[in-house]
Amino acid sequence: MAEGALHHESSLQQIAGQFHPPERIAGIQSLGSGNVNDTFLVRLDGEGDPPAFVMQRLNTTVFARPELVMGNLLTLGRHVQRRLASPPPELAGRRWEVPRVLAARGEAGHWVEHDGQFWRSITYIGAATTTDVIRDASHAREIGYGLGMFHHLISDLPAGELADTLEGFHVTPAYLSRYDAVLSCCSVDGASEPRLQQALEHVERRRVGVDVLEAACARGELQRRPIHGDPKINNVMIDESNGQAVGLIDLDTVKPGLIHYDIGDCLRSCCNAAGEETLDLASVRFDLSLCRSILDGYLAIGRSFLTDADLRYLPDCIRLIPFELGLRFLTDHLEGDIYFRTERPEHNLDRALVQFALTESIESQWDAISDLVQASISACPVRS
Ligand code: GN1
Ligand code: MG
Repeated sequence: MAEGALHHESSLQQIAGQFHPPERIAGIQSLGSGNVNDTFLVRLDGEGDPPAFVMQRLNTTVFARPELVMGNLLTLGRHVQRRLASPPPELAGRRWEVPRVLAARGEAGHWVEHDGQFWRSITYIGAATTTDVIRDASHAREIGYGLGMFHHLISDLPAGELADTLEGFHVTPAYLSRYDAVLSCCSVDGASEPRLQQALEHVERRRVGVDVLEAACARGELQRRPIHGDPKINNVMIDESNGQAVGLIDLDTVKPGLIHYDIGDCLRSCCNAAGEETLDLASVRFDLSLCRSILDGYLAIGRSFLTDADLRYLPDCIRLIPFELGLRFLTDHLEGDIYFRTERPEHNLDRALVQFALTESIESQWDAISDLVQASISACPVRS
């Protein structure tokens, strides 16, 4: 099972007390369903502000240089605050929030170490929620808008100002090499494990073309720039009162990358209404109309910073990123579940099969997806 810890109430209290006066801490509960870090909501008593904050243990097996992750968060926060000082017109009449890193009490730094583990705390965005499965077309459009606005606000942040905190993140050919290396060390008996065999065959049939985005980048057609890295459905906060997107959370993977990683990741997580944890593979389907709503919301903002080459590679990322996530889950299954948190044996294999079913659904609707992307691009006027 991947690094993860059972945290005792008393140590959580002690850690929270290093970020806020202990006498104000009213309760601590688990928050969200992340696969990598451990996240808690700390509620505070009294009239003072804020009423709550988010406390997280960073998984240092995944993020080997946590101080660089914190540096990126601070750089991002400063940049976006500057941008919001004169907000873009698309934000008129809207609320937009950015989680801020909180300083530890009485210390110069922004994190504390407890029993060799790395803890930090960030602001909590109130009156907003996330869901694991998309509700309807208007929710989809808001998710697209949210990702578009996030990208817009960092589109002028030089990539060189962000550290590469997770080398090879979303570089599909690198995941394939890792998979090959892991596979060469395991003995897999396909006959007795038909589900595993099905997953292995899925990968074998898709080796060609896994470098489509990296090759375009190497040719200079696509450029690395700041991205979110993990803009899945439950990382886009939605205002409870008006249903509008108000910000993206889970900023640990903000770093230089291709914008297509983000768009592909957002679409793969939102357009599969069965969700990535389903056990009913027959219900996994890439929903074209949700895809259209998300792209419309995204491109309404994104046309201002996307190049023609960026637009050309949109269909490729829709196909590639679910395949890549399936490959990552499958590799982790073969390696003994050392990266993603699991709750049962074969959990990562189950997850891999969901992403592969989604990839097959995308492939079977390929022409329709390409037409839909084109129609969405044509429907959005270019802005300057
Ligand atoms: C991980 O921990 P969480 O759930 O925010 C992973 C993402 C995957 C996602 C799949 C750093 O994100 O890349 O898309 O699981 N994060 C990292 O649910 O690997
Ligand atoms: Mg994440």
